[in-house]
Amino acid sequence: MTTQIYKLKIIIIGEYAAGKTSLIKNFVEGAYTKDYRPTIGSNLFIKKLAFKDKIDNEYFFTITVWDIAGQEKWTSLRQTYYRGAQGVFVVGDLTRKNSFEQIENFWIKDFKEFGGTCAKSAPIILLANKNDLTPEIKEEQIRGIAERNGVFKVIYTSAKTGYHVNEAFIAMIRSCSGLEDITPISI
Ligand code: G3D
Ligand code: MG
Repeated sequence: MTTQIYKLKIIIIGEYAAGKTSLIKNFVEGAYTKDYRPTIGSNLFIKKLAFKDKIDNEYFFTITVWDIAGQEKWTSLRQTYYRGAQGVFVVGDLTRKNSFEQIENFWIKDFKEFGGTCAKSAPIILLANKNDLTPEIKEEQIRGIAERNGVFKVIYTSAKTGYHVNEAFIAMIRSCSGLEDITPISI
C-alpha cells in the first residue's frame, strides 16, 4: 500500500450570478449559504480529500478552488487567476440561455488565449447549474457548445440542492490526476 500526495489548482469561470461561488461553497462547506456577500476580489477555498484505489493505495489531495469573484472585467487579473490552473469548471445558468452563449463566445476562448501553457492540458468541465429551476436552454444546445469547445464533460448541478456538486468535483479530481479508478474515502 502506498500513499501519494497531490495539490490541485482548480478555477471556476462563467457569467456573473451563474452560481460559481455557491457551487464552491456547497462543495467546500457542504451547505448552500444564501446570505454571503457578493465577493469582491478573488477568493481561495481549500479542501482536503482522501481517496483510495482498488488495491487500497491512498491519495491525499489538497484542492484549492479559486473564485474569480468580481474581477471578470480585468484581463490582467484573469491571467493571474488562470495561471497554473490544472482544471477548469465553466458554469452556465440554465435559466439564462445567454450565460451559455457567453461560455462559447467569451469564457473558453479567453481561457485558451490567456491561460498560458496550462490551457492546453487542463480539462474543462461544463456545469449546467440551477438544475432545480425551469431551464431556458435545451440539452442538445448545451451538448453542441461542449462538443465545439473541447469540453471534457457536461454535468447538471444545483448549488441549492447539492445535486451532483460533489460528483462534479470528484470527476474533476479524477480527470486532473489521471487516476480514473479512485474513490473518496470520505467527503
Ligand atoms: P456567481 O458567483 O457566479 O456570481 P452566485 O453566482 O453563487 O453568487 O449565485 C448567484 C445567485 O444564484 C444567488 O442568488 C444564488 O443563491 C443563486 N444560485 C446559485 N446556484 C443556484 C442553484 O443551483 N439554484 C438556485 N435556485 N439558485 C442558485 P441571490 O438571490 O443571492 O442573488
Ligand atoms: Mg461569485
